[in-house]
Amino acid sequence: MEIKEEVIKGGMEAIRPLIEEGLKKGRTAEDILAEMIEGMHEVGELFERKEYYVPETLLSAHTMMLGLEMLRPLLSVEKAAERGRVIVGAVESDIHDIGLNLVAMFLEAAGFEIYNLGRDVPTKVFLEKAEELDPDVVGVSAMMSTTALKVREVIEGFEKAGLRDGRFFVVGGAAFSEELADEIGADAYAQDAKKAVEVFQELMKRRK
Ligand code: B12
Repeated sequence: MEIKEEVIKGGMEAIRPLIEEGLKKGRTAEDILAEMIEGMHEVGELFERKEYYVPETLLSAHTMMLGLEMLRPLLSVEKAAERGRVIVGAVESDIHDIGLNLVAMFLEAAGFEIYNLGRDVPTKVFLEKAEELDPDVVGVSAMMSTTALKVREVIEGFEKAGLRDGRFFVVGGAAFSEELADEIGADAYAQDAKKAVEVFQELMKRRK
């Protein structure tokens, strides 16, 4: 559980050697990732209890990102039948991207072709990328109550530009619920990265 502890402590220097050591000892990338996610969830609880403030949380976030980057190439890519092209991004004004990156990594490992636009993505950029890439699914992340409502603007932007038909919108992030996702006109919601893979695969089946 040392890796989890380092995520909680924000041990940016310790995380890499610990992951290397774990891998050398035969642990899988998936197993290490699960431990890191557990750590990040604990950080969330500390933040909510006001035991952690932005600086501590940010250190944990950076530590988490370093770990994610190391593990990303090691996640085994499935040869899934229902693959599709996906763009994902966090809505404008939302700079939370850990969950988004996890979702992107899980989808990539499940065989999807992923374009991760990152955080704080204006509607205009979602639209430009959709025009360029013609994705089957657009995944939008929003972690705050304020930014969750902005996802509606993204979907409306697609409608106005004539880009909504023929593709699915999946939303996620701490601010979302199934109901809210429905209300803003999304096609689906997923509460975590694992569920996201199932939801995206289901949608691709529906396309056929
Ligand atoms: C880390 C963190 C930060 C970091 C972000 C670093 C980064 N690079 O991401 C920092 C310190 C920068 C930060 C800043 C702020 N934060 Co903050 N933050 C968090 C915290 C503690 C953890 C988020 C996290 O990484 N969780 C771990 C990951 C693994 O889980 P996850 O993000 O939920 O993602 C999973 C699912 O949601 C889902 N998912 C996510 N995205 C998507 C997308 C799709 C398409 C799908 C299908 C699924 C999906 O799958 C993911 C993987 O399993 C949360 C608390 C919480 N409970 O979420 C607050 C929280 C989100 N933050 C909050 C706030 C208020 C802020 C600030 C305004 C604080 C401030 N006073 O400055 C700023 C806002 C900055 C901005 N403009 O965006 C609030 C939002 C409250 C609200 N309801 O509006 C929260 C909920 C904390 C709280 N309870 O008050 N924060």
